[in-house]
This record gives sequence, structure tokens and C-alpha cells, in this order.
Amino acid sequence: MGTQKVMVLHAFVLSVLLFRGCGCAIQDGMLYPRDTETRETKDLSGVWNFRADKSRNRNAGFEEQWFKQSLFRSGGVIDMPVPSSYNDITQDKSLRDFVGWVWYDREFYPPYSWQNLKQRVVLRFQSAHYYTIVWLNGEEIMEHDGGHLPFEIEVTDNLVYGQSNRITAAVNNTLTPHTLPPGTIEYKTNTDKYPAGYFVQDLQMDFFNYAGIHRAVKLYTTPRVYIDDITVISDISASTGLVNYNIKVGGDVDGNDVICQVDLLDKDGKTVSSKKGLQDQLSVSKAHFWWPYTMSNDSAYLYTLKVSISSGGSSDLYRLPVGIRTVKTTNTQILINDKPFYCHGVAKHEDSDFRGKGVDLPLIAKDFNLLKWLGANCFRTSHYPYADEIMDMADRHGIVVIDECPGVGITHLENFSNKSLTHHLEVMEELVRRDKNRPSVIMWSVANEPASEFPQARHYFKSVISHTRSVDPSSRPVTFVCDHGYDSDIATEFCDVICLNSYYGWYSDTGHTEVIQLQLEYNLRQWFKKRNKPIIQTEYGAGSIAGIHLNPDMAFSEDYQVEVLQEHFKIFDKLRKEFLVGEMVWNFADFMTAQGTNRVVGNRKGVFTRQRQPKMAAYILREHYLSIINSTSQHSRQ
Ligand code: BDP
Repeated sequence: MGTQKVMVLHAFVLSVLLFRGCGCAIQDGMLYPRDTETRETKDLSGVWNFRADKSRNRNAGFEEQWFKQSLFRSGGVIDMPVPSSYNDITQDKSLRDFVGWVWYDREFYPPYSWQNLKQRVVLRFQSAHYYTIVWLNGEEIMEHDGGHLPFEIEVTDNLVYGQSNRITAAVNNTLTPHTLPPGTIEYKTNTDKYPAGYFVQDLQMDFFNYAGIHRAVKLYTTPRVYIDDITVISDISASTGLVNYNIKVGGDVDGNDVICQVDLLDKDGKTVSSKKGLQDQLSVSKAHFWWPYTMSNDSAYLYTLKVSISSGGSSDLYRLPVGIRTVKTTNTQILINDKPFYCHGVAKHEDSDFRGKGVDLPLIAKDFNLLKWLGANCFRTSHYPYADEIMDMADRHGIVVIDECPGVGITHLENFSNKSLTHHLEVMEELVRRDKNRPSVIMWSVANEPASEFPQARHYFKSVISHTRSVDPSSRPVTFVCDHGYDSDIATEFCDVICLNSYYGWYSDTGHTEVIQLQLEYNLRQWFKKRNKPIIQTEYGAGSIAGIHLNPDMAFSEDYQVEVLQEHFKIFDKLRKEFLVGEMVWNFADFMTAQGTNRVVGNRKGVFTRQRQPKMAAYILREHYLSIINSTSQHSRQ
């Protein structure tokens, strides 16, 4: 096969096939699967069969129809844990760096009780990266474009009882100019240097493109007439909490025939307010508001919204955790429950040894303990939506979240095309649908460091931001994170809060900590002058290799990282009395990136190592955050 032909084939496999646009996944409410008296979940996490399609055109799986029978019948398989990234599980370098389709399958037996009770059964992937096609018993049932967010399909009529059922999933990690994040496939056509058909994936982001089934796969049941979606918007009036709710019913039913009972329960399980009907307002006098843990001794209070519906002989029940709180902004403040909130936290990644981006409860619990130890009261989900389990913890612990979509690396002209914009709008819909009821989420971030100086950026971000506002009924602030100069950016005017990344003393004037204060203060003041909106420094920092100490310090020593951070603190402490409403160090922990000469086995700007041990910077950050907590005595603010 000539080089030209192979190239064409690659282009076909990696782009056209990726976007068949079946769109058959459920587009409705997609409430998180929970066990209740009327619903049952079955977690299909475990060891699945796995094979990467290493054929030259990456298309053998489709040509040979691997989905038609158990994967082991069409070739060799290996054990692959789900959830996990597949990249770091084996000793095979070509799998770590693999680009293209990988195949998973596993078998399961649906319980007879599901059939007998005439339940509706839904198959849900909490997330897989990046493009996924799913078959059940050899029949294609859904596909989904994008990682980090759930997708699901009803499989009631596809299940067979009394024998094993097989789920097959093909997952492709290829990033193109129109995926989020975007990337490009580069074909190396010089046959003096590269074998025929050689290609590499170029990334426009600074983290490893971990791939695979990253979060749990679940089956869950609902009754035939079911609670499809719940939307909650809370408000406060003096000490009274108001919960506006709207319930959408699914199934073959007319809304008028549904009887709906809604109860709000406090932590002791006591009903504090009740209503009948699909849409209304609950009122709680002397309510416990949801506060960040630094603002109250009674923080992160979660009520339970118990929704019960019945229609004909069918009834459904769902419990949703609800926090009562408001978020507003002025030109110099973010207000939570009408009190000023100063955000002192971190930007993170879902990243750790072995499992890559696979969801991992011990790691999540450890990270929240570290956040509390640091005195951090917020984090940004840089640069993609994090797992529900992480968001649940934020709600429960009173840690505020800037919820970012995977719009990272929108830096090439093609990334601003209508095709990219359309996908970006859909992703924001999916993100808002998933997280709209979370009290911890105080702001949406639609992108990180896009080319906001391009003429196309104005229309693009105006559209994404206004669309996000229109789909979030609670009118949370919306932003994108900007690394361009106040004099070149043309798109932040649509943001409610200006979020800025800069690396004084690191990417510019490396080694010169003496210029940080001057440059940082000048930049922040210019931005405030330009936009007259509150500002968060969403990234700043320096890399350090744990264990390297130098005095006098130099870049990459722990000592240098400490000095860079301390110079920033001086300006933050000053401007926080004016218009600065937050600071977030880059990064919480060291994380893996693609290989490159400026990355030492990953990005080392963590204040913790990748194994979550503190560097010197963690101790001084902690001291700084605790001093903010003490100086603002935020507990006494309410
Ligand atoms: C910022 C990016 C972040 C990078 C960081 C860095 O937002 O993803 O990892 O710089 O270079 O520009 O460390």
C-alpha cells in the first residue's frame, strides 16, 4: 500500500468515522443514578477485556466487526480495569502513547426482577475519553462525542434474561481541530525519516491525553413513568431559604395525570417544607444556608429534596441533595449569600500514578483532606469537568468550584469554526445539565487560555457565554480564563469575573523574582481599569523538583518555587482589599504531560508531588491561606 493511500485511510478513520453524528444517546435530564425504593443500580466496574486496534489503518475492529462476538474470539485480549486510563497499566510503550480505537467488552446477567417488574433499564457511561461507540449484544446502541461527561441510553428492549449479555465499547482518543480539547493529527510523510503511514497526535494542551473508560459504567432502573429531571434554584430572604423546583417527568404519560409530592428534609430527616405539583417554591424559615467552610461553622449544609411521583399504577422516587445559597457579583466582589467571598485555592487535574484520569475514591478523599489542610476554600476543574464523586465532595465539604469545560487549547484559527462552536455549545449544555443543582459550583468557565485576541474570538465567546447563561436557570456567573494581555484580549468583556493566568518569574524573567511584584500589580490594575470587574488570578506558579534545594535559589529548586509564590502573596494581600476576589496556585499536584524538553516527567508546578506529598511550597501556601482565614475572620461574617 503506497504512503498516499495509507494517509488517506488514516484521515478517514480518525476524522470521518469519529463524527458519524448518530446522536442517539439520551438527551434528557440524566439525573445521577441513585438507589432508591423505586430504582436500582448495578455497577459494571471491574476488569474488562481490552484490545487496542494496532492495525495500520486502525480500522480492523470495524472491518472485522469485533463487536459481533466476544472480543477474545477475534484476537488477543488483556485485562483492563474500568474505571481507569489504559495508558499506564501495562509495560507496553506503544499502548501508553497509542492513538486510535481501543476496544473493551464484558458480560453481565440482568436480574430477573427487572424483567418481572417491567422496569425501564438504562445503560450509563459516567465518562470515556474521547469518542465512544457502544454495542449491546452486537447491536450498536449509542455513540458519544467528548470525554469527562456522562452519556446513557435506554436498553430495556435490548436486554436478554436468563443468559449473559455483552457490552462492547470502542473508544477513540484522537483529538482533531473540532474536538474539545482540540488537537491535530500530523502525518509525517518524509519516508527518508519515517515509516510509511507514520503519524503523531499534536496536543494544544499541557497534560497527558489519558484515555479509556475513565469513570464507572452502570445499569440502572427506573419505573416506566419516571422522574426525568429536577432543577432547583435557591434563593434567600433574610433568614428564610427558598427552593424553587421544577420537575420533568419521562415516560408515556401526560404531565397532568401525574401526582407529585415534594418534601425538603433537613439533616435529621425531618420534613421542613412540602408541596404538591411539578413546579413550585418551598420555603424554609431559619434555614441553614450552604456556606463555604471558611465562612461558617455550620457550613456546607445540605438538605434532601425528596421527589415522589405517581401515575396510574406506577410510582417513582428520587432524592437530590440541595444547598440553599445565592451567588452574585459586583464590580469588585463575589458574594455568596450576600457576603463577600475571597477564593483562596488551587487549580487541579484528575491525574495520578497508574490510573491516569480514572476515578479513584481513595485519591479523591486524600485530595479533599489535603485541600482542607492547605486551608484552600476553592478549586477550578482545570481543564475539564471532574467526576461526580469529586463534585459531591465539594458540595459536602463546602469547597467552592469554578466548573470548567474541556475548552482548553482553542488557539488555532480552525478551532473557532462553526463546527467547533456548535460542539462547544453542546458540551456546555451537557455540563450545565450535570452540575446545575450543585451549590459548590459558583461559576462556569467555558475555556482556558483561548486565543482571545483573534478577531473570531469575540463572536465565538459571546455565543458560548450567552448560551451557557441561557441554559443555566440559576444565572451563575460565567467566565473564561485568559492569559492574554489587557491590551490584546477582545473577548473577556462577556465574562462576569475576569480570570487571569500569568507566570511572572517563570515563563518571563526566569530567575528574577525581584520583578514579580511590579509586573503583577501593574497587570492586575490595568485589567481592572479596562474591565471594571472583579478579578481572580486563576494561575501563577513555578516548577520545582521535590528534593532539589539551592541557596541562592534557581528555577526548579523548591526554594525558588517558594520565593515565586511569596512574591505573589504580597500583591494578592494588597489587592484583595480592592478588586481581587481570588488566587489559585498552579498547581495542586505535579501531573503528567506529553514528553517535551521543558517537562521533566510531567509538569512540576505542584505544591504537592504527584504522590501527594508536600513540597516546601505547600507549607508556605498553607501559612498564607490560614493567615487569610484569620485576617478576614470569615466565620464571623454571616
Ligand atoms: C498555563 C495552562 C496550564 C499549564 C500551565 C503551565 O493553563 O494548563 O499547565 O500554564 O505551563 O498556561 O504550567
